[in-house]
Amino acid sequence: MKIGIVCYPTFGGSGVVATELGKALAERGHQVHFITYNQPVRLDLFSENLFYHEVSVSNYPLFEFQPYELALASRLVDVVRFEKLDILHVHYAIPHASAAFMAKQILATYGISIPVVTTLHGTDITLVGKDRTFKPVVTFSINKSDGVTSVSESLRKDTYDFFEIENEIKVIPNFIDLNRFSFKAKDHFRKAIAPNGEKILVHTSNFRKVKRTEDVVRIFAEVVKKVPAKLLMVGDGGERSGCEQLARDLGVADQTRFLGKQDAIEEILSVADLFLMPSQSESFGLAALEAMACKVPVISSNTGGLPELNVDGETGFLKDVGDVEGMAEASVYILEDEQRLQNFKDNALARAKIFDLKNILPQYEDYYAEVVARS
Ligand code: GMT
Repeated sequence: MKIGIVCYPTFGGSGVVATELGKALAERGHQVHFITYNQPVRLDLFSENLFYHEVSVSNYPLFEFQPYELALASRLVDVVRFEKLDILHVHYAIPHASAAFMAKQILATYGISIPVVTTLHGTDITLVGKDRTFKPVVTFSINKSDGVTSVSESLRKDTYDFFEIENEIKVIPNFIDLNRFSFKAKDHFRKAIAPNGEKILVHTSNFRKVKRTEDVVRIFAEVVKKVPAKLLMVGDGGERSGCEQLARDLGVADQTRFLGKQDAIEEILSVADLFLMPSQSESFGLAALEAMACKVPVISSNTGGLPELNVDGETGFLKDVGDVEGMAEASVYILEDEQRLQNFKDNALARAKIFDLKNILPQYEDYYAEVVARS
């Protein structure tokens, strides 16, 4: 098939899923066209089946806000017509689903029919989409999509609860490439970070409020009272400086390293003993899946789709949002006993294997075929 993929090209989860999906589809022989404003960060591979079409918006002085959605719709019309695409798959509803709808209407005037699949990722529904500003457009564009998928049962339910949706939503969970995300012995790295055999806790995110990154520092400050440990904070975003200050205030700055954005996340995860994800809302929790694939158990909140990934008492523990004490106790419980820690690590990997790319990719291919057949 010739597939157009629209996504945010950044480090966010939806962009990562879209890019990894496109790369895997290209390896399966499909022709994949990315249409977005920058080269997606993980589109680092050269393949004869992969194409990138830039969307650029002219900076006309009249525009206080650049009309990206219109530029995207126009670019979609252009790419679908000239590359003769079979299907458009847009990731994150805002504004991609409505831009695709507009492109579809314009293409119809050329006698071209293109089915559109929208994948809902999380904050497009749970935060941004609920904002009254966007609600009518999000509702309309989901209902007008020819196919709709969500990354968890929880997000599917939220979408039906928050919006008046007439379309069937198919759940296709996030996936992991186990060739890339797997445990790699990095003893020298581990020794450099934890020279006295301390346990290593890791958090990776874009440091937005929804991630509750200050809870990570608070949990860690409790854990080090019982277990010698180090904390690695990976990523960057608005909450980072507050976390750095909090680490100083709580007296754990010396045991905490802020690493900023990192490409080789799997190498950092390979030295980790525990992953912390205390998010306020999390539709799936791709970062936790990446950790589990590297044999790292997860202490997370029990919000959104996290219970569909992290099995309480088996691959880690789930606690209420904001239950810093409970998350710290659960962390100590796992870390204080070597055999127990090893069991949790083994269980984390076994669970991650269920979400192997090899199992999830055919679900997207079958869904594309179904949508094309009925459109
Ligand atoms: O929160 C992020 O890191 C970015 C956000 C996005 O849409 O770009 O991630 C969401 O999509 C990911 C991929 O489907 C999910 O694994 C994340 O759970 C989800 N984030 C939230 O729901 C907060």
